[in-house]
Amino acid sequence: MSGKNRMVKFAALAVLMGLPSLAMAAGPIGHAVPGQIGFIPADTSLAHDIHLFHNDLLLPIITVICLFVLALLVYVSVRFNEKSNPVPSRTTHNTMLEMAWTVIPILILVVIAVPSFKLLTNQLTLPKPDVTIKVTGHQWYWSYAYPKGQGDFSFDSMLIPSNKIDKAKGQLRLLSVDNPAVVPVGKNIVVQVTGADVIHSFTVPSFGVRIDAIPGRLNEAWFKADHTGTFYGECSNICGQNHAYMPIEFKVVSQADYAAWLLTAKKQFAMAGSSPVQVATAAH
Ligand SMILES: [Cu+2]
Repeated sequence: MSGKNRMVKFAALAVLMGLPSLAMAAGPIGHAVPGQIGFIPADTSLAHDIHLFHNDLLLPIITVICLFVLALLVYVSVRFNEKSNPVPSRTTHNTMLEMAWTVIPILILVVIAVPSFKLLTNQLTLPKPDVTIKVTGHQWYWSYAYPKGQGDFSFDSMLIPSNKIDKAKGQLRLLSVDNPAVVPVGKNIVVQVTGADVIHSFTVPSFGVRIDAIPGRLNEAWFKADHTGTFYGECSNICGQNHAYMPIEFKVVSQADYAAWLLTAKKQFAMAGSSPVQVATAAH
């Protein structure tokens, strides 16, 4: 095959492989499923990095440590029990050994700390937002406010009671809400999170977002969803009697669908909402 032909073939392949990402196909499942092992699939770079950190770094380290300690225990029990070792050694110190069991754990912690801090920095360094949403935790529901420029409206998002769940519509028990939050795909979404009464925690596993909703404080987090789809989360801070009944539902849609939703939502929630939405201006 000539060099030119190869180039053409390669380009065609690249285009073909690029198509699914251009089409922004429906994303991974945004909730836990029965029998699942491991995390809810990631749909943002943050969640992806969290999974990588846990699965490829922490899990191997703790596995090796557990096996090592188990092996030591078995060895000690077999080799130094009363029968096989009737006269115990009187040794009390071993400088090399003591150095090793101090220095090696320190090195392990450093190896964990470096990527961990990098991850934290990524989570807490807000990109320039395309959409800013204010999220407020209440006992026991969430409310979402879209500021000026994004429609200037707010609404409450309540759990759909289990006996009203419509499986045909894809609704999920204890996860689906009457008014899901809607955001555009592939855009930087900044959420400003606060609590109205007690401390809640805004958590959406697929996005790698978990941040406390504290009364009198405005915490910020961000995410950029890779795919369209529906992604669920839950309050992750025990906040009272109905803590388990204040789920979070995000619909990630195309930019065009988002613009259309803003128009309908603005009309729908105009009557319900009262004062104009105030969000803090991000310090960029
Ligand atoms: Cu809560």
